[in-house]
Amino acid sequence: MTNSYLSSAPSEPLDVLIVGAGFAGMYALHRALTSNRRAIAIERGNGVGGTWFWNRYPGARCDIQSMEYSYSFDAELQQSWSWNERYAGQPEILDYANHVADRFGLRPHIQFETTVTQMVYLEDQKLWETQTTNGDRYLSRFCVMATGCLSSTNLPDFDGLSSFQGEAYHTGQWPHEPVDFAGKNVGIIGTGSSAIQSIPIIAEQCKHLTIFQRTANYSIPAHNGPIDEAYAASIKADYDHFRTQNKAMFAGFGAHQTRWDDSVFDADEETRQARFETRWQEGGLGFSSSFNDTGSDLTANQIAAEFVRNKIRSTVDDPVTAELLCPDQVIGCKRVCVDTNYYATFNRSNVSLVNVKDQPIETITPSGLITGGQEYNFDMLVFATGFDAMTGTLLKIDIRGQDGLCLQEKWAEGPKTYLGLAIAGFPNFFTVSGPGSPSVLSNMIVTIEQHINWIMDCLEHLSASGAQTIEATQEAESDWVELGNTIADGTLFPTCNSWYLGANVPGKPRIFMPFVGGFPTYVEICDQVQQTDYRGFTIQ
Ligand code: FAD
Ligand code: N01
Repeated sequence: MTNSYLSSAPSEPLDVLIVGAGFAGMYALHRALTSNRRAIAIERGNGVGGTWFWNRYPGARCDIQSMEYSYSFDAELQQSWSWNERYAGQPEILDYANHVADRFGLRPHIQFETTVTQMVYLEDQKLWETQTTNGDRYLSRFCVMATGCLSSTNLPDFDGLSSFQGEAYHTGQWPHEPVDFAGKNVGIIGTGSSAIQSIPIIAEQCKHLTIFQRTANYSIPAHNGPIDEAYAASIKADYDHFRTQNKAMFAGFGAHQTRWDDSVFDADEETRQARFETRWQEGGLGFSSSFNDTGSDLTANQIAAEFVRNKIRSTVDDPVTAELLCPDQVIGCKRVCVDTNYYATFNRSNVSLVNVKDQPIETITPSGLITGGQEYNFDMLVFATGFDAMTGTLLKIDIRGQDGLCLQEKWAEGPKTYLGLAIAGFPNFFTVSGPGSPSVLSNMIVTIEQHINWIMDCLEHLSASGAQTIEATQEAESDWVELGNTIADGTLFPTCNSWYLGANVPGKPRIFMPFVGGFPTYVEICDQVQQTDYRGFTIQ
């Protein structure tokens, strides 16, 4: 099957142009095509899957359980697909993405290996003009930016970076062919989720692994393993109910776990420790919901944090290394990691930890790097240094709305959106999981589906009412930004240097980017907006 719209000059404008073919782009494309809209997706990679196409580092896997981290839009899809592991690994999730692309016939409608470089709103025609690296030019009525929140890697501008003569990899741009660690001295920079997943596996395979840590992170064991078939079958017996229960959860997942809604201060010491231990044994992100106030009250948070620090101390043999691995920031302020054997890996004789907090990496050299005046030599360097999150990918594209308004200028002091879905001055232009939406603070497949459903329902509404454009008003956008900031300021999130705040990228404005009011509240607001004739939008 071919798609004639995938040409540089389609005979008439597209209805919808989608940028990206990760989980958001694929579902947007499916919804647009099944509504008989002329739609294409443009994807810079040569395959679907987005995050799971690019992040092929050893150990990459989801931290939300597979039965939850999957599409819910098609009953037959969720019944027929069987996950192998409790937390699926990257190859399995990528297989799933490919399966979805084939099952719903999406590939012929995706322009692969093509990067969108510029998008300009042509006011007189009420159309968007999109240009790509291929020199293609597309006209479309609507644009859906399914460009991802964690899709632009952050490679710090280390002195001497290009001088390194060994192998160098970024976890977020990992090669497709296997990387051979055998017999090699490897250095890894960073101790976020990507590092914490890959370190135990690299350590097992290489000669020596040196980890350069600037900020220690909290990590909870995944207790990963083959999926419990009986558990999977019990969910499939009424998958819709399971999905509904999860959507009612603050972050759109975790309904299968015992729920407690009491304060840490209502429990005596023995009960507290037992509760934390229960969550630790269950594994995963549910640890954050051991009590109802560890995310909001600093003292409660410190009690939870100390439990994890004690776990680190009891796991890591060398007390000096153990103390270095003990984080001191608020737990949950940076995204909590989920691991397999992370802390125990530091008991291996071929693993060393170097603290670069007080003595930053001075320079990369042809044979390694220098920190604290000491040179370390490596055959391979792994940069697990994260992403220019939430805004980085959008701002790489030259996007110009009404009156030539440039997104880079509009967001110079931080992102401003209405509902994380729309931007004042940019009609018919939608962002998926954008800043101002629950996004990375939630199960992202759930929030992706909610966004795409909202957008596609909106397009139906516009078609039915004969309207041509929809645009967020300046007032609604300002109110939304203010609400988001007010809620975030009432939490412990702004207390550390996280990528949620843009703090990992020098010069990036410090604004707490995701909406922190919870997924159910957010959905309620989005639904109300729709039910009140798109309050806060101008429709013409
Ligand atoms: P992406 O998957 O990032 O896809 C965006 C696509 O857009 C990419 O393929 C990119 O190439 C393309 N693109 C971007 N710019 C352009 C351009 N200018 N032109 C053309 N194409 C472009 N979330 C969870 O909820 N649970 C998890 O367990 C979880 N695990 C994660 C593990 C890792 C290692 C990482 C990095 C993220 C994880 N996330 C997780 C977040 C994850 O990003 C989302 O769950 C989800 O996969 C995002 O899908 P997406 O389609 O919105 O974006
Ligand atoms: O990136 P990160 P990531 N010198 O930004 C360090 C998702 N994800 O790729 O904390 C020295 O978290 C930096 O140090 P510091 C998930 O949402 C999920 O690991 O800034 N160090 C930090 O330690 C996650 O949160 C999974 O002080 C430098 C590290 O690099 C998000 O993606 C797996 C440095 C970067 O950590 C990003 O995770 C993977 C410098 N100049 C990713 N610059 C799951 O488990 C940066 N660092 C599902």
